[in-house]
Amino acid sequence: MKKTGHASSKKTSSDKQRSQKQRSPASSPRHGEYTLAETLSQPAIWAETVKQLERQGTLKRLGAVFSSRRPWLMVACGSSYYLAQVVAELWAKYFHIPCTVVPASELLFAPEEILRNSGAEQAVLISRSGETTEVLRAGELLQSHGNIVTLGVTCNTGGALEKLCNHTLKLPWADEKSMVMTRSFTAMLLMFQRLGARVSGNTQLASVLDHIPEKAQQWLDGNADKIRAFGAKRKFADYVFLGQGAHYWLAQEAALKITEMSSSYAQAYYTLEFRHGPRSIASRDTLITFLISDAAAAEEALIVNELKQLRAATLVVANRATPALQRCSDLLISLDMDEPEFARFPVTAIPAQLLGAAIGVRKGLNPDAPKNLTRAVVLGSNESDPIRRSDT
Ligand code: F1P
Repeated sequence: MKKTGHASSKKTSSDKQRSQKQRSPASSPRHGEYTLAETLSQPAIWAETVKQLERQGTLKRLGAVFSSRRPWLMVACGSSYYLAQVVAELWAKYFHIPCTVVPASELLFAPEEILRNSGAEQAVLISRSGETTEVLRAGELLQSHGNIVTLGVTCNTGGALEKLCNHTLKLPWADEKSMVMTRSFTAMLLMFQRLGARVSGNTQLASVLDHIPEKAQQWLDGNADKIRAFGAKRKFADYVFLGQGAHYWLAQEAALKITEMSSSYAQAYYTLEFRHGPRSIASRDTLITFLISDAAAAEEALIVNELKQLRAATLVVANRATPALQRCSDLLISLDMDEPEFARFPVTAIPAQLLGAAIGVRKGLNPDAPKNLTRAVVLGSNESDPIRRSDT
C-alpha cells in the first residue's frame, strides 16, 4: 500500500516557476539568477514546508509506521548523500536513532555486507529529482528484501522513486529551477529534523525549530550581501571547508556547492584533521571557511588564528562573534540566534550557497546550469549499465 504526502492542489511556487519557464528568450535569466532567488527564498520555503507537513498530517502518519528503535539505512547521491549524513548525525546525537548512511552506489556493489552490518529494518531513499538511477536501483534492491520498509523523500511529484517505496514524502514547493540543490537541501533537512523528533517522541526539541524561518529571514537580510560581496571580490586557488560533528557534513556539502557553482577546487575536512597534512596548502591563495560548532568552538578559534598566521584567508560562520574570532577572520558571519545548535544547522548551510554563486558569476559561469552537470544522473538501461556487482 503506497502512501504519499504531496503538495495541495493550490498554485505552488513550483507551478509559478513552471510558468516562468515559458519566459520569452529576451527575458532569459542572468547567470545565477535562479540559484540566488532560490537561496534567498529558503526562509519562506521552510515555513511552507512546516505548513504542508502539518496540513497533510505527514509526520503523524509516518510516525505511526517508522520507529526510532529499529535500525535505519539512508541511501542517496551527491548533495542528498551529504544531507543524509547530516540527518544521521543529528538523529544519533539528539534522538539516539541508529542510522547508517551509504551512497547508493555502495549499496549496489556491496548489498549483503551493508544490509548485514547495518541491520537495517527501515530505509530512506533521498533524491530531489526522484530520477537518479543509482537511487532507483537501490530502491529495486531494497524492494527485493521484503523485510525492509522504505520511505522515499523527493521534491518531484512525478519521479520514478515513488513506485519503488512503501511510503513517499514529497516537497515539490522546495524544488529548484537551478540544477544546483540549495533550498531542497535545507527544506528536506528541516523535515528530517521534525521526523526524527516525531518518531522518537521528542516533540519538545522540534519546537525550537518553530521560529527559525523568520529568524533566518532577518539573518539573510543582514548578511546575504556581505557574503556575496566577499565571494565576488577575490578569486582563490583553493577553497577549504572545515567542521566537526554534523558540521563536517555541512562542510562537505559546502565544498560541493563551490565546486558545482563555480567549477573551483574545494575540499572539506574535520577541522582538527586539517592540521594532519592538508594544512600544507594554507596560503594567501586559499580561502578557509570554518563552520564553528558549540562543542569545538574554543579549539576551532585557535586553528582560525593559526591559519591566519599562515596568510590564509579566513571566513568564519559562528553563532556568536567573539573578539578572538573577530581578530583572525577576513569575514566573520554570526547567526546570533538564541536557539540551540540543533535548530541552526539549516541556516549554517546558507553561506556556502551564496559564496558559491558569487564566485561562479565572478568567474563568468552560470551557477544555474553548471558545466558538465545534469540535474539528475540518469544512467543507461539495465542490461547496458555497469551498476551491478560482478559476482551477483
Ligand atoms: C543528486 C545529484 C545532485 C547534484 C546534481 C546531480 O540528485 O547528485 O546532488 O547536485 O544535481 O544529482 P538527486 O538524486 O537528489 O536528484
